[in-house]
Amino acid sequence: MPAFDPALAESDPEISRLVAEENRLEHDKLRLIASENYASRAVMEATGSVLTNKYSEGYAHKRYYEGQQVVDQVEELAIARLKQLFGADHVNVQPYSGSPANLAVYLAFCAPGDTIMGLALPAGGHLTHGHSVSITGKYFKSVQYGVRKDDHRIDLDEVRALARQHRPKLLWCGTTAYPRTLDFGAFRAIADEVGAILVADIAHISGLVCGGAHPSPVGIADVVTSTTHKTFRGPRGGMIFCKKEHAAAIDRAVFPGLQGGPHNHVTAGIAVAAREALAPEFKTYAARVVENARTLAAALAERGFGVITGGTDNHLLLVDVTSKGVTGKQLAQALDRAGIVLNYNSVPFDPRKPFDPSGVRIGTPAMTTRGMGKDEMRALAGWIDRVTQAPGDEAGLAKIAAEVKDLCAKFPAPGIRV
Ligand code: DSN
Repeated sequence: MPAFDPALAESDPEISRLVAEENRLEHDKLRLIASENYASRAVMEATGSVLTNKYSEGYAHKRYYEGQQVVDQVEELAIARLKQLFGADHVNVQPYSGSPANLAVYLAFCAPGDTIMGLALPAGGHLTHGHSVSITGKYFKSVQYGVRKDDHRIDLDEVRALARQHRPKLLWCGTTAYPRTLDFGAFRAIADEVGAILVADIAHISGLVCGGAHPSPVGIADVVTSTTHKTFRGPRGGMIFCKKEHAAAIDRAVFPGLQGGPHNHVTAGIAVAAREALAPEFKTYAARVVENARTLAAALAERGFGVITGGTDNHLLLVDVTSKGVTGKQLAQALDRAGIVLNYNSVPFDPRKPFDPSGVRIGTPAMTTRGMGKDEMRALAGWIDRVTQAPGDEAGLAKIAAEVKDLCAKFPAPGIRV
């Protein structure tokens, strides 16, 4: 007799209903969280496959468990495609996400108490680049660099001066809320001067990098880490690229240093996403993400919004809304009620607290995946302006939400069923 194996709707109506609700939200709203995207149906099928059932500690052909006939091929395919896409010597696809990928780098090169350097979180850096509340700020001596006061761009003179003074073991370059191109060559020169390992965290921009819309750090940095679900459009996961000489240290740090069995269903999803990113259309996508962000930045600046650095080179913009008489949180919450989803965000040198800061962060990867372009960015700027002028006008917000829904209906989202 076959095992009782009901579908989700039958087995768990509550979760089934919530999944359907999320599906509806992701269809009807404009999703502008810079780190989010739509994974394709193919990516989700692979990620929701039977590969979730399999344990496979180790690496292809060197596993601790038997029955790896399929898993080895899946992992090797993912690695081969990513090598082709990014031109890397070595790739590890096992990190569970971006933070574990970064922790593996610490484990590979540092001992507790060593000095490390990264961009401060309030200036657009990531928690795991040495922020005080993160394990990376607690277990290591963290030196944080920032952006310049006048133009809010990374201050390479400060990076160099701090690096000379503190001689860090690791130098991070990577951002989560920074709208400008990173000069990986300049970071390389600083790392060489002080004998640091240079690590580029391209979690936000890996899709732009492999799509040719942002310079690549591969071959410049010693190690490159990334998530797989942002501009790269894969499942939620992590990956590490490195030079040949660091391959063994990185692999040992991921397993057995930090993790047990890899999430093989996610590895399969990453392989599918890499195949999608190898298609010529992905280059067009990456270019349009940036073009859309630039159009949106210009449209908001025309309407008097404080666009940090005056524009963007990548997939996101950071906007100071103080001059509009709202806080970032008030605006983000009102926008959500108007069908426009983004996150409130500190701006550089923000006088307000992170839980109710002066700005919002806006990203174009998901809207661009739906095929939206310049006209939709201008419409979006108009909606953001209307919400900013009357964040408490619930009838006005509901009217905008209906207009947003009409627009979304014209741009089907990959992976979403309606
Ligand atoms: N949570 C991600 C972001 O939104 O940028 C970074 O980890």
